[in-house]
Amino acid sequence: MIYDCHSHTEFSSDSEMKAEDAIEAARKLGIGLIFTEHYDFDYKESKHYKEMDFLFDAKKYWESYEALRGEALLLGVEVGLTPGSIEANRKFINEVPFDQVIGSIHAIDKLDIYYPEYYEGKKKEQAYGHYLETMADMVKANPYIDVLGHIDYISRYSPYDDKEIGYKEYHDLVDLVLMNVLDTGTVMEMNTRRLDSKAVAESLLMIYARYKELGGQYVTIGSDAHKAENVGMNFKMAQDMVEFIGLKPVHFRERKIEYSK
Ligand code: HSO
Ligand code: ZN
Ligand code: ZN
Ligand code: ZN
Repeated sequence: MIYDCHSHTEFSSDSEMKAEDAIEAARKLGIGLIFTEHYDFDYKESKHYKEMDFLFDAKKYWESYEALRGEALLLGVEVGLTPGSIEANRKFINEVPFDQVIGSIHAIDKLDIYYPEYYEGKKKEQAYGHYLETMADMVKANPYIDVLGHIDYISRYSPYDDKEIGYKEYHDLVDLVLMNVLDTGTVMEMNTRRLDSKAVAESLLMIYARYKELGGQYVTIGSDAHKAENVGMNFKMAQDMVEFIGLKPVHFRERKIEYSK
């Protein structure tokens, strides 16, 4: 079975999706699902902490959903990667037997890159360069994560006319991220959120083809759904891309890699 390996329910500060609605949406599509709730330990450093803390109680999460866990549903977490959260993340992911751990860059220098403040006074080259550099460092510093989430996260929210991480312009830093991913035995996620655009798909294809060229074999496919209607979004496009490149779609159960077929 193919899994949507990235989704957020009510245990994530920015989602109100009900577990039952998400599971039903996946069932209708004939795919499995992994919940990956937000745990951004360092978010208290952000000025937006009062609106959302991006923390949750692992034991409560497990108690609430354990009965739903099975072939069609696995229980994971998405930890925010920052220099100040390395030990906290390591501790948190051992609180309950999570199936899959995604590591993601959401904040840089204590600035949430969802908001304009990170980009203020920065040219695209600086903003994207520093983002990729930080990502490469954080992958190396957090070798225990299973999956690197949404490499193109910055392209969702940045204010530049061309939002893509063009492989031509950023090949050195993209290669560094990919090599650190491979060195640490981490799997790249292909996030489907932005794949409804052909231009976006073409740009991302370059990055994943390079991943394969450097020795990458596996990829998780994840929608990052915060609403039931987004579960499994653009999966056809992602599966076509993955097949075209020659990567294998996988998911994690009990922190162990499994082929999704
Ligand atoms: N974490 C969200 C983006 C966000 N940041 C919302 C702050 N609020 C993406 O999953
Ligand atoms: Zn979110
Ligand atoms: Zn994320
Ligand atoms: Zn997410």
